[in-house]
Amino acid sequence: MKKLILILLLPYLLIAATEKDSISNIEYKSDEIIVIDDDFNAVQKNMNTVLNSVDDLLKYNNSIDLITRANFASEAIVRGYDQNRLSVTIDGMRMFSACIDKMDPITSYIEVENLKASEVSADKSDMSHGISVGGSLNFITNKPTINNDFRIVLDNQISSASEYYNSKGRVDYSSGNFATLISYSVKNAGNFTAGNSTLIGNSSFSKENVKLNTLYNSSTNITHGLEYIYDHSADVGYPALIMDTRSTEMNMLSYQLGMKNINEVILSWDTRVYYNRISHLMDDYNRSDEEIMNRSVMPGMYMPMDGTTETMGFLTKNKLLVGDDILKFTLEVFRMNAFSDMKMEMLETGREMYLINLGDIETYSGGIYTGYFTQLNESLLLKLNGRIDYITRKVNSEFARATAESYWGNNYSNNNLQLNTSANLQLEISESQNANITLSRVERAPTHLESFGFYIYNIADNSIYIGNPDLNKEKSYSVNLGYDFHSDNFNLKLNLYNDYIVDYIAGLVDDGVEVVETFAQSFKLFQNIGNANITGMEASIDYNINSSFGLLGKLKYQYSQSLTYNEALPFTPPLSGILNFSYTTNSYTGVIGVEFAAEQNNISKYINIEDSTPGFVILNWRNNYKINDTFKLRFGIDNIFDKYYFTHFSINNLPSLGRNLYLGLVVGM
Ligand SMILES: [Cu+2]
Repeated sequence: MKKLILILLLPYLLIAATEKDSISNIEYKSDEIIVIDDDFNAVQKNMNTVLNSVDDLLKYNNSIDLITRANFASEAIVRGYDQNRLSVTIDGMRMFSACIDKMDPITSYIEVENLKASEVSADKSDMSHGISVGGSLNFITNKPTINNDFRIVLDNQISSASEYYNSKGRVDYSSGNFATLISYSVKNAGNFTAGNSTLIGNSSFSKENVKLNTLYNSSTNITHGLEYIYDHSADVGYPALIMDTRSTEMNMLSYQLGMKNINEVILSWDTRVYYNRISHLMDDYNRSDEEIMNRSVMPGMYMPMDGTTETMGFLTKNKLLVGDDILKFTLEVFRMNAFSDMKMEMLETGREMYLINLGDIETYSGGIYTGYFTQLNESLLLKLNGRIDYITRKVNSEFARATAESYWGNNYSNNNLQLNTSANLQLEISESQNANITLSRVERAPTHLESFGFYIYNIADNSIYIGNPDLNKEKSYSVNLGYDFHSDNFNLKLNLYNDYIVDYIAGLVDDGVEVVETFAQSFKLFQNIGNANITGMEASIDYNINSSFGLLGKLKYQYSQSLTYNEALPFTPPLSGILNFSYTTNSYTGVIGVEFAAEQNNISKYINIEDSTPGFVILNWRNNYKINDTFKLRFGIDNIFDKYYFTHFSINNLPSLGRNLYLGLVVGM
């Protein structure tokens, strides 16, 4: 039966269960890992099975907030850093969003039934899955296990606030040296109702996801894995944007060769080749003539837009035992192509124009990572990380080059070398206390959009963005201090951090563009806008009061400032947190949860145009009841008091769901 378990301070055990390590597990404690579907004996067992989605799960990571643009897959941001400033991977594999309006964040391609764990390296103490100024976010998906078993789990759920229906399931089959796992998810939602019974039009969606995995053990320590993921979403309404997703299709295929305990030195060696392709189509055909004629941007025309990305890559990671120390080594190469274009169809004259937004931008990237972990003495562990990536980009489309010539001249390619280092020192103060410090210097090359995007509209500041091939890399110098206290039934975790960012990249109004006076948008060119500083704290407690009652609390705060413009950076998290009180018996788990955020007045006015957001408190009640070994019920009410609210990360202040009753039945055979 599927279990959702939230674990803080989790050692790496379940991912590297069969590997022998000479170094104790404290090496991994600085990263917050959330694990699902595992019987690990966590302090916080009470949370199992009351989470309904990947968004739900991500919310429980104290470094993560979610940007919402619709009642559909949110974009995970880590400590206020969006996807441009994070290395987001699935099992270490790269994937790039196809929509230039950010309708398809990478998290939209993952379903909760496919997820085994999410690894966040906000302190940048792990660079094995790439690194950016905001750290990295890697999703580990479920794999089949060789256990000579056959199991089917079907899970159906309905929810009231959006007339949402979700059917999902998985089949596990294993025989001899062979195992397979098939999972699917189908989702359908109508228009949703926000708080105070406010119906939000044009907010429905549908989505399907299928994942096939096979595993073959050719010997005791060699495995071959083949994985295929298909994801399709259609007619996703974006009330906060001017367009809607008509259809998005993602195909991903990978082959993995895994070797463990090859000899005394090589503990593990994983190699992967992969390919993925996303094609995204959005349009405004569903919008009323009145809306099209009167909107502030490009009135009087439909603007269907296509976007595709195609990525193929090779990744090999190994872990070596050198004396008593551990050496990790990763080599990664990938190629990515991004294309996006749009038509402009005049409603009145039927005339058509055409524009390329991403002109088949081809990226080649190669990287080498080395991590060295050494136990200095009984209580001190040192992790040293180094990573070098070389990234080269060019615009292939002649049409796109010609269109952008007045901006870029003959400058259609750029190359960047990224040098990243971090050092992490972990101190075991006593049996129950640990402290750690991480220092890092991380840089990122501009994204393909920042370099070569052309006429990309951002509704948040009503501006049209143009890429800049000559951007400098963005650099960050960070310090992260961590402390944790753990006893049999109580965990406390604290993080304090400061990031000093040099050459922060953002769009600034381009004085060089002559704009027709009636044109309501400003044109912004991506530029290095000077330095910025971010300071923040995260605290969490996890307290099992007794065998029945538990308490989970999380609190975070951040202060950010652009030193050039003396204002906050966009999407700065306000003081916010959760407080969950749980009751559990053998067959029942109930959780009363409070989610809250303070008002946010520390906003960006120049870099982006944000408004102050009011604070909110909402109350949720979630339950899981095990009827017998075959049947399980999941039910509850989110936002019990039907509060009308939106977060600071909601585009155009799109409200969140109002009171939402849900009921799910899980059948496991
Ligand atoms: Cu889109």
